[in-house]
Amino acid sequence: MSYRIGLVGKPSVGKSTFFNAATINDVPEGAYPFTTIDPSLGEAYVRTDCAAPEFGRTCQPSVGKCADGTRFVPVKLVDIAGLVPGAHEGRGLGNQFLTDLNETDVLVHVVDFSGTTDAEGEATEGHDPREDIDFLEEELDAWYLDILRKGIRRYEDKELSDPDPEDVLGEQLSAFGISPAEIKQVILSVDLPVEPPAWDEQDQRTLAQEIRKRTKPMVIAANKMDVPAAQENWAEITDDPAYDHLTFVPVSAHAEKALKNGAEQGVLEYTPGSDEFEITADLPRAKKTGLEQIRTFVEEYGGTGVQQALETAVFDVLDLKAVFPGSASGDWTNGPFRDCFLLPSDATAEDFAYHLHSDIGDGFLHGIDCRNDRQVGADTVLDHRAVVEVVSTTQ
Ligand SMILES: Nc1nc2c(ncn2[C@@H]2O[C@H](COP(=O)(O)OP(=O)(O)OP(=O)(O)O)[C@@H](O)[C@H]2O)c(=O)[nH]1
Ligand SMILES: [Mg+2]
Repeated sequence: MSYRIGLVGKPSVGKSTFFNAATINDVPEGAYPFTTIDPSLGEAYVRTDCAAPEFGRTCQPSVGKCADGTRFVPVKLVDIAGLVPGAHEGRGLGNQFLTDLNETDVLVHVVDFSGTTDAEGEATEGHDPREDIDFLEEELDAWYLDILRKGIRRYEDKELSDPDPEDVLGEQLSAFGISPAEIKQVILSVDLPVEPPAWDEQDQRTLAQEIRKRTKPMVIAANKMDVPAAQENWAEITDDPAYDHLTFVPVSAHAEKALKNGAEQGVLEYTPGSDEFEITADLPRAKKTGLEQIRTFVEEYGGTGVQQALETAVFDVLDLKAVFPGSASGDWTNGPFRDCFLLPSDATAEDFAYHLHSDIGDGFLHGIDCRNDRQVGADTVLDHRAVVEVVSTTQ
């Protein structure tokens, strides 16, 4: 299973530009709203230091790639159609959009920090990006609230047969990827009784919002940061305490796209995510000037922000870690360091075994930490970039 990152936001913020820069796909981009109608699914990567060099090996990735000791681990990226206010009531591309959202594990909310597009994605000036940040959260919350209320009504209809509230709500909310046990946890975490008829309007809102935050964690990609007005908005918004609950990454999807194109055309050398690149061909003056502006940008911001946004989503917001299946004896029949898996940060050695295969999990005896040859027990929580051999009765 591969994690799915959804690119969301109002029209014309640069979702498709970001998508094309981060994946090998090519979907239309344009300065008019709803350029994208069908969500496009592509493969992107998150970087982690490869473990192979520490073992004096050259890795042979079965998926993704490795460049100069940096492993690029695949994740799925979905370019979702632009969202306009009222989508939960079917406005714009409405409900289809919300269905596509459901299949994602984490969101990158692409926001036009330059303020040059209005709420509907039409050209303007001086638009406050905070409005877009608020509207997306409100729109998602309104949608969650609708479904939660359906669940509450359903519970009230069945109340005589005394069902467990979390089971009835769980059935209604299952599309959000939340289990009845997790729903109960969320209810208790906001200090509500596990009694749906006792919840007033505000309780319902609080609960819907809490479930949304839990099931759709997000990072804000502050896009178009190559425009000076965006840099001013960045300074103001990241300083605004009302937005402390969000994680922001400065991005220029344009810059990433230009560097990717240049690398494909063989006129420059660039590794995605890097804060430097080398021009290797004689270019016309205008092109060279454009690239020098990008150089100033990546030096100042530590990259174009596209890779950084994906990695913040995966490693910080979704809180995953990378784990390499290892060989304590150094015997690699299928090639060294073929795999690198993404697992929740609390995953144990036994969870890792189950991730490899249910039979390996069922027969789990112990793990071996290949860095120091020590045994690790079933309940040991693995470190980020752990290299572990699983010893199982079924291997
Ligand atoms: N200056 C600047 N412009 C950008 C950047 N990223 C995208 N744009 C421009 O913004 C416009 C919209 O880009 P798209 O990628 O089509 O936007 P979208 O969010 O996919 O739009 P819809 O599909 O209509 O929802 C295009 O003219 C892009 O060239 C950026 O980093 N900087
Ligand atoms: Mg688009």
